Amino acid sequence: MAQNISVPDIGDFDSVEIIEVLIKVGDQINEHDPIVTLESDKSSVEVPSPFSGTVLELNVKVGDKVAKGSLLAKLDSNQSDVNKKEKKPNNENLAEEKIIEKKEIENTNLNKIIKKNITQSSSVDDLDPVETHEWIESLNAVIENDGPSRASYLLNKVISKAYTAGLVLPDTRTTPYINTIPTELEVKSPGDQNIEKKIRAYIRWNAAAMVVKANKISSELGGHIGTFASAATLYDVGMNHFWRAKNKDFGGDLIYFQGHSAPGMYARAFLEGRLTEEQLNRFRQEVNSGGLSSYPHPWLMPKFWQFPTVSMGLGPIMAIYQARFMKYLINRGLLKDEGRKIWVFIGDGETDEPESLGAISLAAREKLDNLIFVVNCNLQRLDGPVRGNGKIIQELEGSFRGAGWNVLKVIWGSYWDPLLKADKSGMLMKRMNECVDGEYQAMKAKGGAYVREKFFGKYPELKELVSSMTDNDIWKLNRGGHDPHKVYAAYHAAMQNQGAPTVIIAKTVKGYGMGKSGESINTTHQQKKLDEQDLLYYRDRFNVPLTDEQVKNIEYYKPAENSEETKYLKERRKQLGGFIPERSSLAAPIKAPPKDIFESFMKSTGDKEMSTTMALVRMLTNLLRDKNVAPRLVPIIPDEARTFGMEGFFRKIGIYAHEGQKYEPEDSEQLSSYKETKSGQVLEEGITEAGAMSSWIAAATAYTNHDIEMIPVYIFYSMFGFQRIGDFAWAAGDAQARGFLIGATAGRTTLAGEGLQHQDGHSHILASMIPNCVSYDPTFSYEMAVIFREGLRRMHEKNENVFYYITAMNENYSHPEKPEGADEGILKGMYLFKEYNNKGRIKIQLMGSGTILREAIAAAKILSEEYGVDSDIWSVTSFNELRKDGMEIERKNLLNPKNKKEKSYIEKCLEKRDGPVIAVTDYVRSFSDQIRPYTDKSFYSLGTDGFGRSDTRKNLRKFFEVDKEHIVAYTLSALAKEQLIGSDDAEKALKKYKIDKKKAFPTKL
Ligand SMILES: Cc1ncc(C[n+]2csc(CCOP(=O)(O)OP(=O)(O)O)c2C)c(N)n1
Ligand SMILES: [Mg+2]
Repeated sequence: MAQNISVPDIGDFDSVEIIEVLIKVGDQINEHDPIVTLESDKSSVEVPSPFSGTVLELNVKVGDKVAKGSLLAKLDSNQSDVNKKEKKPNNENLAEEKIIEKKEIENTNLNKIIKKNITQSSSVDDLDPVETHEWIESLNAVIENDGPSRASYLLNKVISKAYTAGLVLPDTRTTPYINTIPTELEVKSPGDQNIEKKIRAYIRWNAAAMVVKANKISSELGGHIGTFASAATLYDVGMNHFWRAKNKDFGGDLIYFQGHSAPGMYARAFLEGRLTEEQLNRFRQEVNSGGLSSYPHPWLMPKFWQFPTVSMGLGPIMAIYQARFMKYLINRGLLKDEGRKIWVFIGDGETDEPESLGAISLAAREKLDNLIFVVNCNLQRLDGPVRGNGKIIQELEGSFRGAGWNVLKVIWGSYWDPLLKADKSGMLMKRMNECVDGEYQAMKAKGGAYVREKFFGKYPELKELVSSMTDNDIWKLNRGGHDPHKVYAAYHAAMQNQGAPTVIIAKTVKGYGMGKSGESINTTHQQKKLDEQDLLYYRDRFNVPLTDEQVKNIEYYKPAENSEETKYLKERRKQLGGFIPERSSLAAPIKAPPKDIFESFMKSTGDKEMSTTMALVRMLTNLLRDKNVAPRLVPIIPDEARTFGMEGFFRKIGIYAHEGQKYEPEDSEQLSSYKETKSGQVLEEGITEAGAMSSWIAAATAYTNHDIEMIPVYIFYSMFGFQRIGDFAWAAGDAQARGFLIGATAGRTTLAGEGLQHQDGHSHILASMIPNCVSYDPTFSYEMAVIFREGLRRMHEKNENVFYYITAMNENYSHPEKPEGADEGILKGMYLFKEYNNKGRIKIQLMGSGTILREAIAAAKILSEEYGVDSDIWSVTSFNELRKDGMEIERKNLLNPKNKKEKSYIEKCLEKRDGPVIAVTDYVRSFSDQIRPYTDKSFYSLGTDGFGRSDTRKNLRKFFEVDKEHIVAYTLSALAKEQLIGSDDAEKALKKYKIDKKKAFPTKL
């Protein structure tokens, strides 16, 4: 049966052009196959076929203008009621959703584990303690007889009733200051505690020794002892029992180690036989190979570290998006769901960073039950207490619970259990609740007698409670984060949790075991030198089997290969699949697409105008037709798809949404309707550049973390790029990310009408600071195409560890054909675009990039036709790449004074050409100035130094003096200065173009 295919609703446009026809008569096509590509002045979008069939008739050709309802083609098809099918709301996920919700409630109940012995605390606020007791007894009875689920249900009912009765309910963000998991519900560790204790002691010792040794070599070397000392148990329990390594059968858990706890990881790797004593001796001495990097830096230890975490705050947010990206890969069918987990270690002080907590609501919204945070609450940062006047654990509990996380507090160690059990009056819990962190810290610095007096001494009941304990017994009352049993129970519960991320908030002591030299004192963080007495104390405290002499020599301790400790340690890791951390990649390269995918961009667009952003989006659309590249593309957009003309992607490849789409979108009738789907490809991040960049990093390192090469393309306002997320970009370089960053709406004068905080005139300078970032500022669509294809080839086919930053603009203009043989120059950074040789009298070398190259081209014409000044016009696609080449060649020449001077690429381009260089860009002058040292020609740069402001492009270019008129006038002036022409022409031009000599320099305006 013949069916018509017409243009669907295309939104705001009356008439759009057909730029591609993708079918021909006789073709057999499938539902959703693209029929034609339409292009408005802002974006291009494919029209998919609403059904399958054979093409009977084609009713349009390239260049036709069409509108909603225009007939495109006729198909011989069996399907009839197409629209009905298209419009059907996507309710497939609703049922699944209900099941998940139900499960979640059950899990929450399990994990919150309602206390069996809810004790009644006597309080002055309690008007009727007997009544209170009755209520609590009733609750206990329900828990015992009907289970926690029923008790939760009743409580929720009572609370709802209270709300409707207008009661002001107490703040329930936090729970009492005790462990979340009651002692009787703790799952016991199967490990041999005696051996684990010994292993932990050796690791502690070696970690501290490594830092002390390095500082004996030079106090410049730095390092930290106190942090790992506080976290050793938290790491050890994970290493011995939970963290599964990557191997041929399993993808591996991903662990984000707290940056400055690195010595602890090295110390363990030493016991495991992965690092040698020689390497430990070279901690923080990295210049000559064989040293160990100060912190987790994959760039410096590419087979060991996976995640750069020492710039605080980046680790937590990157890990959240890593967990989300893992689910994305699973939901898109690219990765097996093996129940892998992502563990993130962060300091309590680190939670001050907005990045640390900034994305926790996303983690809960996305139900990231593959994510486990461990916050090491040693109550101290660098200078002093994290929350001296409050309680960081309670504050964090409130934040994470409020965001929807499963919160497990590990506050008190097992020695407290009998005391808490004996606390019938509830006074101990009351004291625990009221005591602030400043006091808790002081107690661990000052010893058992102090704790007796200050903590227990406040209430007679508590004094009595500990009356039979010695000061030493009191001192031994341990914190949860140092108790392997409590930590094991929490990790075990975290592994079981479903439907939400888990945070384990563990209380520890900073500098644990360091005694007077650093335990719980404000200067602990900086402590990297221990004297002999300190070292002997540390050895005794943990029973490390070293003689005094060995301690004085700061020897490491490594048990024999056949010792029970070494055998145990290795056996544990064997059971867990191998060693951690370890970085590797088994990802297969992606074959770069054939050249013809880019062919259309090499031709002139004739009169047709478009922006480089449009060209790029069209390129991506084409790439989605390449079977190798298409599934691996990850378009990442921070709520700006419409700004960049990318809304066509919504329907075409879908927006990733783990719950699918539970609503019929308002624009469901339209071609570019908002389509969320579980297998969606676009990451629509919302307004979070930090989040979007974290997603990009996750995708850009999937080749190592998931053994699958992905091609992330993150497109953003260039002004909200490097200067906003610069630290992430630096970390991306460290992590050896591969992918594209697209700085759109780029150029200080090209993004008109937005103003000072939007207009980017320096992102390329920032990009140039990252050694493995390759950056370009192309003008024409063929340049964009050549660069993009080479990026695909270098990064994803050849697996070079670089990433690309390309600026794209929103100015529409026509694009010429690619000049013969320009490819090499485009990639190296400059090529000859055009020559004016009309009169041959005087010549200049005119350089430009981005949209401003077009001003230079226009100026060249005026100079030649009106002033007899000819030019060679260079399109400089990358001043940054030219500078890299220039620096390297210059260094080579300096190192080889006897050899013939080698020429930089710039010199080779310019050696046979006359006249001074005039370079002009839409960026600050220092952008083009970068190449000044690498040519002996006079060099004049024009640029957009200063704050931007909103106006028309024309006015802005005049203001920043980068329009064709200024280029002409300044060129003539430069030539006069060089005594190549008289000064009259220059003066006349300045007058002619009404250039105000009194106007202040733009940086002062
Ligand atoms: C972004 C950033 N700012 C500052 C630092 C310097 N710094 C390193 S550790 C530290 C204190 C860390 O305190 P906390 O997070 O509580 O960790 P702890 O050592 O107590 O476990 C600071 C300020 C850094 N590494 N990164
Ligand atoms: Mg801390």
